[in-house]
Amino acid sequence: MTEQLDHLFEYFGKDIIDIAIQRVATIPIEVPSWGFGRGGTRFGAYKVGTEPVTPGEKIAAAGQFHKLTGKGSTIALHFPWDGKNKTEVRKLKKPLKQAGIAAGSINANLFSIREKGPLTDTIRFGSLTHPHEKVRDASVKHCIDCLDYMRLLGSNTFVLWLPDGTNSPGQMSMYEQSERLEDALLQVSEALVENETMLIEYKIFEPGFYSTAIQDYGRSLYLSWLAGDNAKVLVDLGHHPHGVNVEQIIAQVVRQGKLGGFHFNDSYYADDDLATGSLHPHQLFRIFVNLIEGEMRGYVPVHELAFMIDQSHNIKDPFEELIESVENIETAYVKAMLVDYHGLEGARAAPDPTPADRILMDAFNTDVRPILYESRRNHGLPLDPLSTWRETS
Ligand SMILES: [Mn+2]
Repeated sequence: MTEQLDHLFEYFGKDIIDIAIQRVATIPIEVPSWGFGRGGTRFGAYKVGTEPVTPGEKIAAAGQFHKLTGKGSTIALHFPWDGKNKTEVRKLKKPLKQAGIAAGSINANLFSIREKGPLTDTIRFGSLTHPHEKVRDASVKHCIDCLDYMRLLGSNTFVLWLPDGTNSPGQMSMYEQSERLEDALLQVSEALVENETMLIEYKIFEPGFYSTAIQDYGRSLYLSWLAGDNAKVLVDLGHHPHGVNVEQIIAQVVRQGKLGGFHFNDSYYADDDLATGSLHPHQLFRIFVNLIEGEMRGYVPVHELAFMIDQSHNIKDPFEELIESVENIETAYVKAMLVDYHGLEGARAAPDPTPADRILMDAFNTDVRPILYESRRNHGLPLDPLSTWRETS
């Protein structure tokens, strides 16, 4: 392995490799509490009995995950799944401390039926865009409650993904859908204080199969301008129609100072359910290339973005699939750090696309595992976290 690392030093330059070793260890990648449980489809969830169920069990699993991979120093929480009120939220502090991790992004759930209050099964008609004012008000209140939970747990990131949409053209005026959303969103954004961020996530479809209230990055970007400096765009890789150039979206949102975070996953036909980098590792690489280029141009530093793995684990063991996903993200990030950006700039200026593409492929085709191993060794982590997990669990 030392020999392979020496070869990389020689080929790319020791300074470049050293930076890659250091930065891959320190890029923050958040994991979600719900990611440790087994997901499902409309046909059902195939629980095998080994999945953590309670919030405390999920936090404990995240702590083990952090010890094995070095990632997941913060865990994303989802309310009311992880707590229904302040008393329950306060109870999360102890397991977080025991697990040696902190609360990360706080996610408002506006799609689960509540036992009490106006958010009954009527929320199938919407939350912040619901035709009834009392349901819209209750939805705004839930978001503001989530801001309280965020402060209680020492986090400063609130994520809003809106399930609102329609399933038929007569169901709701698209004008009213837009107006209601903007009114409600402003009420939430006004409750934010300095250094708190609201990330606005968009998604092309589902659960609404005809229209979605925040359907694409243009809508999310507009809303984040409307909501002010605390609001930013959250890009979820799987929330685009097929063929959309996600890295181009990233460059455009980064230029406007509005990229706040990223949800990782992969997809083949639709949505966001498969393991990150399992199908389209080159896309993941191109995304990191664009993020790094943005940082080099003086826009947002890569490590200041909120990165999270947001995928559903139906078949494989969730814990193991999260480890695979982290490794795929680390691999793509390291490869993107090996790109000869100076040479790329020259080839683009010429313009001569052939060497420009060769520069990208040269980095992408490099076996970067020696860099990952060295980085893990430096931080006292198992070199192969998945094998270690199988041997010890
Ligand atoms: Mn997401």
